[in-house]
Amino acid sequence: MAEYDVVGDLHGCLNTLQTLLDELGYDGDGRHPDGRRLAFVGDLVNRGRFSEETFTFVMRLVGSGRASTVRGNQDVAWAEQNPGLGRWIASMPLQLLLDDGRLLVIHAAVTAEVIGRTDDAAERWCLHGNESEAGVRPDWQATYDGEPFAVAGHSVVKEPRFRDAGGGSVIIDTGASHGAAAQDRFTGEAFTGYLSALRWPERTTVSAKTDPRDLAS
Ligand SMILES: [Mn+2]
Repeated sequence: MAEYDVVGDLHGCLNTLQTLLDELGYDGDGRHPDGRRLAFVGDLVNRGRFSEETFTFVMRLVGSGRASTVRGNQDVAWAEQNPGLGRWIASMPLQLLLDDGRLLVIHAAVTAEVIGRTDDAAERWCLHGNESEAGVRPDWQATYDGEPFAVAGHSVVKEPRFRDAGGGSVIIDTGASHGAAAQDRFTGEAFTGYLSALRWPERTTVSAKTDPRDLAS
């Protein structure tokens, strides 16, 4: 069984990421003494202050083979402003199936039907959570019927939101880039943002308070 730490939406919060990696036991090059590996749910950029630096840092870890990341909608939007990054974004998959198929990483949401697919429907689920034009985002966790345990970001939650449907799932975007102005998408509750990671196979989470230097002024 492989062991992973899956990190939530970074949105340019590089200092916060470094605090979290330290907490998780990684060195500055993404090495862990127990051989654990990093994965990211995407949305590496936008909102926080250090998009470029965060993107470069994660891509360096990916290039070294010590981490992997899926693509988020904000990564795609950012590449449109920075055409030189297109090939990097294209190299980020929509889905990562880890630990012999037991753990599925996506950015926004998933349903069993689109697992392993890269077509438009899969992209709509994985990047945008199948959000309607009116901005309505289904509660995908309630109807998740896939076998792997699924971990996603994209929807800001006050606490990592575990659900049991299907093989189980968790949303781990705890609003790092929103700082004190974070608001839970499901309950509307306001809270102070932080960055979270899922530890796998433990199914526990570790978090770091947002570093104020990461917040856009
Ligand atoms: Mn997103």
